[in-house]
Amino acid sequence: MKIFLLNPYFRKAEAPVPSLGLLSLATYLKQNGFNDVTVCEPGLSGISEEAAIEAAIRSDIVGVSCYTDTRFEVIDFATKLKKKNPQALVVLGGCHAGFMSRQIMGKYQVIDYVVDGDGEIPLLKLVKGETKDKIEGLYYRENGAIKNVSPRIRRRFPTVAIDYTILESELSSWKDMEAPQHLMSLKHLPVIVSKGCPYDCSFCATQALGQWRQAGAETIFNEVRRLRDNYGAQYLRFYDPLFAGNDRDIIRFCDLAEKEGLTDVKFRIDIRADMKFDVLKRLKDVGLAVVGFGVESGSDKVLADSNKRITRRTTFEAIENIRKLDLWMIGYFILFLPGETDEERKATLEMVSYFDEYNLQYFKIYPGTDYYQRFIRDGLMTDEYWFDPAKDREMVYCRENFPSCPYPIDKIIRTTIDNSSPFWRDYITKAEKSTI
Ligand code: B12
Ligand code: SF4
Repeated sequence: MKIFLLNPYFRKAEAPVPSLGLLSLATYLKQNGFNDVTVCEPGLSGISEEAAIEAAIRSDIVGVSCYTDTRFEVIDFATKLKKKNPQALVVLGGCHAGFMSRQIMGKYQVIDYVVDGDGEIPLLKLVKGETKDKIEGLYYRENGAIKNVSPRIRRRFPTVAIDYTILESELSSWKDMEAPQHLMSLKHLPVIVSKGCPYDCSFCATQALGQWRQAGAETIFNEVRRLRDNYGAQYLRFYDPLFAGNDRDIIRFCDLAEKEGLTDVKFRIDIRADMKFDVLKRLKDVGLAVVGFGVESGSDKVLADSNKRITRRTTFEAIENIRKLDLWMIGYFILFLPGETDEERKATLEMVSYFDEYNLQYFKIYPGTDYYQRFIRDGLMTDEYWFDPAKDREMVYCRENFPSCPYPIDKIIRTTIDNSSPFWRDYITKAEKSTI
């Protein structure tokens, strides 16, 4: 059984990251005896769409990750693949496919299956040839009708200890591009030890990905040790949206790491601004070097409207705490959130200078978010939006897309670019050229 898994990101990315989701699926299939699994990462390897189709063509199952930004690339790839090999079975997963599963199955005959939620078990069952009506989370067709089974327990699967040899050459020189220069010579690896998030910020789809599941202290400890000992990792970029969501577990992890002398791996985590100083300090004791957190806005009104549950004051306290610990500090910002005034945007931009590195984004709407629900309620959008090729990646909240938004796209892009560091200015300019 030949299985091909693709992250269809064919644009050259400035700071590409491997899909931990696909690596997790591939590892799980291998653990269960299916060894002929390829993970294709065009963003990392530079492989073209044509070459990826050629590589996929003789596979029994072709699995493709489908996120909102890449939804049309996914369909384009599947259409071209099916033209060359109508027998290829195409299965989609990933959060956009999950949010829009029934509609995707209804609109695109080139898609044979959609998996809603964690893909490990459904994909394994599919590969094993189990009866479709027993595969939870799977959408399939039967006599022209779209069917699926009990989606409710689909998002409870824990994280998998990834086999990084699956992408050995792509990962050999992989770096977290936002890390400080003095950590760049270390061997970097990306890792994740949780799924979901217990918070529910209005612009974020993570909240809709199901119950928050985080590995316990021992599992995190074992994972850090495994990555150091088996792969020579010296710097880990944890991609968990919220690494330290459970103080007790995190302190236990730090105690364990200290007791066992596992303090030589540097790492980066994302936190919330309200994280306790003592917990952060303990993490620093065992290797924490880089901290990122979502400031989002410099306006308490915008923060409250986004349900961030953080205030400007909390953010400044976090900045002070992180500075005290001499950690490299990265801020994530969102400009042009609905209702934001020019003054409020100015307040946001003023905060950027407190950070060593920052990521300045403009607001985009994604399915699975509270803002999307609000836009639907207000009659501004429907699910059809995601299937209109004319709106490919144009989920930017701008006047051209939403007449009630006061800002034209040009102003949004210019403001974001003009206020970005050279790295991000370059990154955004390139991204915009290919997306807008
Ligand atoms: C790590 C991460 C990133 C990383 C890496 C992304 C990557 N290439 O994988 C970086 C920092 C690069 C990133 C970038 C972006 N991200 Co991001 N990211 C995440 C995050 C925090 C974790 C994803 C993860 O690795 N989870 C762990 C793995 C094991 O689980 P998983 O990815 O969900 O995969 C499982 C299932 O989805 C399913 N599955 C996935 N693919 C497939 C394929 C098949 C065939 C099957 C059967 C199943 C399946 O099975 C997997 C295993 O259980 C999520 C939030 C979240 N908690 O999920 C946001 C999230 C996915 N990102 C999001 C967004 C918006 C972005 C950006 C667009 C941000 C931006 N404005 O630039 C970019 C897009 C870049 C790109 N094209 O990938 C949104 C997606 C919204 C949407 N509807 O598409 C999320 C949900 C967060 C949010 N803000 O709302 N992201
Ligand atoms: S923005 Fe961060 S804290 Fe808020 S729901 Fe998303 S992942 Fe959780």
